Amino acid sequence: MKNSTVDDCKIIDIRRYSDSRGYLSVVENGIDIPFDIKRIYYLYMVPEVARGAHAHKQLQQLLIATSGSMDVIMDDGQEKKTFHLDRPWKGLLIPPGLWRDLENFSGGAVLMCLASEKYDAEDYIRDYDEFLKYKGVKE
Ligand code: T46
Repeated sequence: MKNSTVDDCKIIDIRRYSDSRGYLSVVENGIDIPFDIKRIYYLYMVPEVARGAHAHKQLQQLLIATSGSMDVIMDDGQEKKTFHLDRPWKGLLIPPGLWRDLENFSGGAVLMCLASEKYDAEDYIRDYDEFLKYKGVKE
């Protein structure tokens, strides 16, 4: 989606059930998320470095800080928006066509990604100039 903007990113509430034993959260295809989940991966034991620095052409994602916190900086080539993830019952829905940087992981943080597609290295744009051209912001 070449014309997606940072305003198309959304924080959603993830269904949760609580009782005296604690909390359970659930994400189910067709109910809680606007795409079918084909892959799950998670980032953990992240030192004080930045990750990300790429865009996806087709991939839709739901990012959840299942533990700890981090910043996800979304960028559409014209505007940037920072999302601070720090609750396991909040998720950041990301449409295709946006650059993201991942920063400020707290100690013990785990960032889980529910993804709409299987892994495809060709789906990544890892060069920022190329991304700006893809978005039509730069010739
Ligand atoms: C994203 C952020 C949040 C695989 O072989 N299969 C996979 O499914 C994934 C996701 C990665 N890899 C390999 C490719 C690289 O050799 O794992 C290595 C690290 O991946 P990458 O440098 O892309 O990691 P991040 O943290 O920059 O980005 C990842 C995801 O790739 C990306 O989709 O949105 O997490």
